[in-house]
Amino acid sequence: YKPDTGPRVRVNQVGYLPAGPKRATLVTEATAALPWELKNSAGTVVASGSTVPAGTDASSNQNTHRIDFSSYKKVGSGYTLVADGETSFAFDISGDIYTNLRSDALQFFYIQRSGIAIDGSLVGAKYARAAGHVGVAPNQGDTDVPCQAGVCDYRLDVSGGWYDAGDHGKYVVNGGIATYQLLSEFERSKTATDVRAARGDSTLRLPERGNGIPDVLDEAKWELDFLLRMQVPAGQPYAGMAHHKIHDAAWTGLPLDPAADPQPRELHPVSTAATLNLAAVAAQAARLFANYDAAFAAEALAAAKSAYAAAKANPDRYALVSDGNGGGAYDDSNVTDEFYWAAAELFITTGDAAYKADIDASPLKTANVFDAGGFGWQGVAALGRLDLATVPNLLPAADRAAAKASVVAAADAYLATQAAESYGLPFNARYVWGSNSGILNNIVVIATAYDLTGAAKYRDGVIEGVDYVFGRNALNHSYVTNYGEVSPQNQHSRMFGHQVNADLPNPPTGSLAGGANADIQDPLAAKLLKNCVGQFCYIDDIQSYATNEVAINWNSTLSWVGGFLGDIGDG
Ligand code: 9MR
Repeated sequence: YKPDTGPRVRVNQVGYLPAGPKRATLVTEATAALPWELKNSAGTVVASGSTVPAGTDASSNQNTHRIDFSSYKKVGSGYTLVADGETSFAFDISGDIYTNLRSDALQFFYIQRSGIAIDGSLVGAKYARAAGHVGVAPNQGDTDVPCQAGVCDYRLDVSGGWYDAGDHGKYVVNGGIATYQLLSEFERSKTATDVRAARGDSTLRLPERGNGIPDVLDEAKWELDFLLRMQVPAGQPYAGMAHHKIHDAAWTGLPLDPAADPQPRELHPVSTAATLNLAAVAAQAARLFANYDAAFAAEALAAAKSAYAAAKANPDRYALVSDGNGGGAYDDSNVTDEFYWAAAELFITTGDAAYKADIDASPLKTANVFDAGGFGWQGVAALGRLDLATVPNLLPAADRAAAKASVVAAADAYLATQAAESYGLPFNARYVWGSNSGILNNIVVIATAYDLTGAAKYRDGVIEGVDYVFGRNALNHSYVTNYGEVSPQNQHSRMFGHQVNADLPNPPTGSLAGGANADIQDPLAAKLLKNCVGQFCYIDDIQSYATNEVAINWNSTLSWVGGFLGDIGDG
C-alpha cells in the first residue's frame, strides 16, 4: 500500500487568515535553500522567497524545508505555492475560512444523539434517522437497562446521550470530557479577553433552537441528562457512584442503524473515574445553567456533590482494561487527576472550603499537568487547571496566579515544540489512537494562554497549529470531513457507512478523524500500514477504527478550537 500524497508542497488546504502566520512545508531531497513563488488564481506571481531547510522530520522521516509567506495578506481564492517544480493544492486567504467550523463541528453531536429521531430538515435528509435505543423492536432499548450479571440487580433508564463514536456505546468518562469541552467553549465566551462570535440561541442546527437557551448548552444538556441517569439510585449499593458505561453485550458489525441494533444492552460496574467525571461536569453545568434553567442547575449541583462524596468513599473502583467486550474499556487505574478536576469544578462553582482543601491536598496542585501528548479522557488534570486559571473563582490570589502561570508555561513549551516541527504543529509526542485530539488539545492550551495574556504569539501558535489538521502534513490529507482538497470521507462509523453501502451517507461536514496512530491496532491498519512512521500511520478506510474513527471527545476539541478561530476574525 502506497498512499497518494499529491504535491510535495504542503499547505493548509482550507487556507490562511489574512493577518495570520502563513507557512507551508516542502518535502524534497534538496539540502540547500530553494526559491518559492506564491501565485494568485490568474497564475500571476504575487510573492516569492527562499525556503529554509529544516532537515529530517522525526514524525515522518522526510527531508523538509519551511516556507513562510506571512507578509502576503491580500484576500483571495485559488492561490497556489510553487517550489522545487511542485505546485501545492489551491487555497484561500480569507477571514471567513473558519466561520462555520464551530457550528459544523457541533452539528456532529446532534447527529450522534441516542434516543431521539434525527430531523433531516435541520441537518440534511441523508442524516435523518429513527430514534435509536428507545425500546422499539429490534432494539432492547436504553430506557430499561439491566445490569450485567453479578454487577447489580436493578434496571435503569439510561436513555439519551450521544453515541460515543462509530459504535453505539455510551461511556461516562468520554461523555464527561466531551461535555466539558462544549460547556467550556460556552464558558470561554463569558470570561475570555477577545470574544466576538455569538454563542447564543439559534446559532446551531438543533431542535431546541429558539428556546431562549444558548444552543451549545442545549446540546451539552442532552448528554448531561444521560450522565445523571447513570448515577446509582439511593438505597442501592454504591449509591451516588456512576456506572462506567452502557453498551451492547457483544460487538456488532457495520453498517448498523442505531434503531436496528438487536443486541441486549447492559450496565457495567460503577467506577471512581466515571463518578468524578459526572461530579466535574455536573458542577460546571450547575454554574452555567443557573441563569437559564435554575431547576436543572440545582439538580446538577446536587448530583455533583453526591457523586463527589461517593467517589471519596469509594476511591479505588477502577474500570478494567479487560472489560472490553461489546464496547470500549475506557480503563483507568489512576484517578488522582479525576479527583483534582472534580474538586476544582466543585470549588469554582460553590466556593466551598472543603473542595479547596482537597485541591490543596492533591499531589497535582502545583504539578505540571500538561504533557507533550496532550490531555485526554484518561488524563484530565489539565481541565481543572485550565478552569482554575480562567473561570472566576475564590482561590487566593497567589494560587490563582500560579494556575495562570502554569498554563502560560505549558503554552510556551508547546510553542517551542511548534517552532522546531517541520509541519508547524505543537506536538512531538508519539502518534497514538486519537492523535488529532492530542494535537488539538495542545492548541486549546495555547489558545487559553492567548485569552489570559493577549500576547499575539499564542494566537499565531493556534493559527499555525491547525495547519496540520487541514492538510499541511506528511500525507497531504485534511482530517476534517469536507474541509480541504483531500479530506476524510470514510471514517469508521456504523451510521456513516457509505463506503460499505452506497445508500448511506459519508460522515457530515466537520467530522474529525482520529488520525495517525503508530500503534495500528486494527487489522486493516496492521496489514496496510505495517512499519509506518508517525504521521504516515493513517488510512481513510471505514475498517480502520484505530486511525480513522469519529468520536465525541475528538469533535469536542475541534469545536472548541473552531470557536476560538471564529472569534479572532482575520487573525
Ligand atoms: O479513544 C480511545 C483510545 O484512547 C483508546 O486507546 C482506544 C482503545 O481502548 O479506545 C478509544 O476509544 C474508543 C472506545 O473504546 C470505543 N468507542 C470508540 C472510541 C474511539 O475509537
